[in-house]
Amino acid sequence: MTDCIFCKIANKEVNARIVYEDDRVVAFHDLFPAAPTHLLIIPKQHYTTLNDVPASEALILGELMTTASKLAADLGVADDGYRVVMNCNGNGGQSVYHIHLHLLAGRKLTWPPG
Ligand code: DGP
Repeated sequence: MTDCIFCKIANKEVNARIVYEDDRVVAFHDLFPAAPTHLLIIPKQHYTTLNDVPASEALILGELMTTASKLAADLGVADDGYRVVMNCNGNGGQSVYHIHLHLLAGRKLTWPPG
């Protein structure tokens, strides 16, 4: 999608601190970190919200999750613990409309989230 900031990051048209990439997924540091470790893991394919991922393409959602657990292990935060979150639409707190999994770690995270 031409006007999507995360598509631009995936296409290298906009800079980001990319920590992982394969043919379907990119992970990079969040510009406004909410924890000592705060990565965003996105599909290269544009999906506006979680509601827009058809069941036939659900594999990509698993790939986002397994990328998160791999990165958590690589960063050494897997045993202490971490959180993965995908916000959906306005009440869910989504502000960038290209699906992304937040990986948060490095501090004690509270529950429930605000
Ligand atoms: P959400 O509110 O769930 O849609 O999360 C969007 C996140 O994206 C938010 O934590 C800030 C981050 N973000 C927004 N614009 C940029 C950007 O241009 N670069 C990077 N690295 N992160 C961004």
